[in-house]
Amino acid sequence: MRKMKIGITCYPTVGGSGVIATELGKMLAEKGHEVHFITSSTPFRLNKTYANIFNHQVDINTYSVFQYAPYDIALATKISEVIKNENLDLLHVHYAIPHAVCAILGRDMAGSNIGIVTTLHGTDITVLGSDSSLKEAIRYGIEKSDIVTAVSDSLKEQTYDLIKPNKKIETVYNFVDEREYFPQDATKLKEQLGIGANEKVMIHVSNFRKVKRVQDVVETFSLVRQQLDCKLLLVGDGPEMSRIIQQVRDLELGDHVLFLGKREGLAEFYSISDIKLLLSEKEAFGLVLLEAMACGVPVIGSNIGGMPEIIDPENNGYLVELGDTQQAAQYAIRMLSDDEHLQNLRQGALETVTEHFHSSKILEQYEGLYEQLMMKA
Ligand code: GMT
Repeated sequence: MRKMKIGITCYPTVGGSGVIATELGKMLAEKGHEVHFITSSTPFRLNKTYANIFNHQVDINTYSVFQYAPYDIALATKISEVIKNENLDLLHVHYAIPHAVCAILGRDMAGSNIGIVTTLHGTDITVLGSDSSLKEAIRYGIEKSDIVTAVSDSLKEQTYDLIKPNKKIETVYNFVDEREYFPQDATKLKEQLGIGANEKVMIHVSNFRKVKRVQDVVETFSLVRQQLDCKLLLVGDGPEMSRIIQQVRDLELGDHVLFLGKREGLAEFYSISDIKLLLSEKEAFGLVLLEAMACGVPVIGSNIGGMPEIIDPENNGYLVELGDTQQAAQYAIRMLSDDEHLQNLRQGALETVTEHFHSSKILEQYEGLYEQLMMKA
């Protein structure tokens, strides 16, 4: 495999797409490629120094005549500069809007013909795709990219349904860094959190946006607690948080739900958990499911989006219809009260990650696509 100079643009803040883009950049650098992040700030997961990873920060002009600062133009200009100054071989952008469109403009400004790979992550299609003010720009970004990937077959199909692009889309799934996400001995953490050694633990991790339906997670937990003693860890923060705090109060669950806020080092929290719940109404893939499974935690997810492509019922967890908290609670009670069954599901979760979503396999897929682009150039 030849070594390439790869430009990556993503949202650098907390969020699945930024995590995937950054972890991919790190793995590419470890394989000897030169990686150039072109972003509004240093990607938050870029927590280690690499000699062959460079950051190019987009500066936005806040000239007072502008009612809105022209971020997209500034990004396109930066992309153009980096293409020329660093002699990039290709660009990989995450999110059609605005990144694919900015990449196309930046390439044009640079007078270059380098290849552009665009990865669709979810809400750029499932939410923005139904906004008539953006739909044409999304289609343009997809059609003018050289290669387009989606993080699940479901997202690919939704893109064809909603945007109707005349473009082949390839599925490349999410992955986790197995060196970070693996089952760990976290008995001390469990003790520090005041959870009994034999007490069962359920966990939910998200950005507490409406689409995550965290209220269904709390509702499910409340039903489970009517049958057995357990705790719920809520990790993350976001717009729905105050509503969830109120729900927990109303259900008098305050002593059993631990609000942990935004956290790093999630592997330890997963390692003290027995079930992961993700009951979202939209989820192109569900990276957090994979993170939990890599730590040996079986999952209960809603039967929507990409989740059925990850969850294999009775093998690594269960699927429930959207909003069916009764069914989710029944599955959770069965899992938590039958140790042998839980152990089998834990094993199934670990095997799923290794067999279908291993980082080396996903990295190879992306490198294969880059190689295709280089051959065309
Ligand atoms: O889930 C979120 O709210 C964050 C969002 C993002 O844009 O970072 O995540 C999306 O991309 C992830 C990485 O590909 C996927 O695992 C998530 O399923 C997807 N979120 C949605 O589709 C809601």
